[in-house]
Amino acid sequence: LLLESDLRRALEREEFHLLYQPIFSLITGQLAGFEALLRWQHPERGLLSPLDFVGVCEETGLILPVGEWVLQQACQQLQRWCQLSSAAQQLTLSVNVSTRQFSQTTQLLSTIASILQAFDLRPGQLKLEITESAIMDNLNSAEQLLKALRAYKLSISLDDFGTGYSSLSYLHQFAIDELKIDRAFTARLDAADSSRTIVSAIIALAQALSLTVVAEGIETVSQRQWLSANGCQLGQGYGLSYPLDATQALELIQKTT
Ligand code: G
Ligand code: G
Ligand code: MN
Ligand code: NA
Repeated sequence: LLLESDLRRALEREEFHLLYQPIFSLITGQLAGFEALLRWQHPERGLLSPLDFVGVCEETGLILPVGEWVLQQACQQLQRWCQLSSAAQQLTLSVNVSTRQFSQTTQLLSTIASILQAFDLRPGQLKLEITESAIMDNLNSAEQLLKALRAYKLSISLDDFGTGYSSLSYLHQFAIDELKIDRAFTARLDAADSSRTIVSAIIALAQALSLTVVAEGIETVSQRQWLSANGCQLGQGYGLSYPLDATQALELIQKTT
């Protein structure tokens, strides 16, 4: 069992780090940005994924300092890349935001505003990834929360799209900029007609609502080719690139742009 004290210590002792998974244009093949992915190098348990500890963080409220650390770390990194390569200015950085962080939008906005200012970044360089359940858990306030983020010119990306128990009606009601097709659909593209039908429908929906669409979990050439031929603009997955450390990410920025 992971204890709250473990997590507090982890922040103090800098046991967290970020990896950066590239996101590419499926049209041009160019690097479009990165998704920051949190990792915890636990002294006894080894490398932990957010799946192992984000739940405890949510319950204890520690997600707020941890989430703030992620935002500040990711933005500091983007600034370094921008200083070392002018090409990095065109890239976006996607950061996952948990349900509880999302529900405290005023605090989230002031945190983000001061971080962007500290690292001399534009709001348009940052995308916030939220899940359908973050919206559903904050249904009464979600419209206002998303409007506030939109007014500040942050992009909102709906993560794991298609897996939640949500209604499609919120897509036009709420200020969302991007849909991320869950990797469960991508994984079945090669095998199942039904998955191709669903993904085609998501892409058509995104186009009709002028949303960007990203496919997650692309592992094979045929998945990439099918998605690109069917109008999916952006892609991410082990078949394009594994998550990279900051140095490897810089090498990619310098090589491909
Ligand atoms: O990177 P990995 O496959 O282990 O991610 C597992 C889950 O953790 C994914 O759902 C991902 O969105 C989430 N995740 C990754 N980084 C962060 C983070 O910084 N904050 C939050 N809240 N979730 C994250
Ligand atoms: O829930 P979310 O989409 O944010 O999950 C992101 C996680 O998915 C990352 O932690 C990353 O490790 C994982 N991931 C990224 N690309 C692939 C892939 O191609 N296949 C699988 N199985 N997982 C992936
Ligand atoms: Mn994500
Ligand atoms: Na995600």
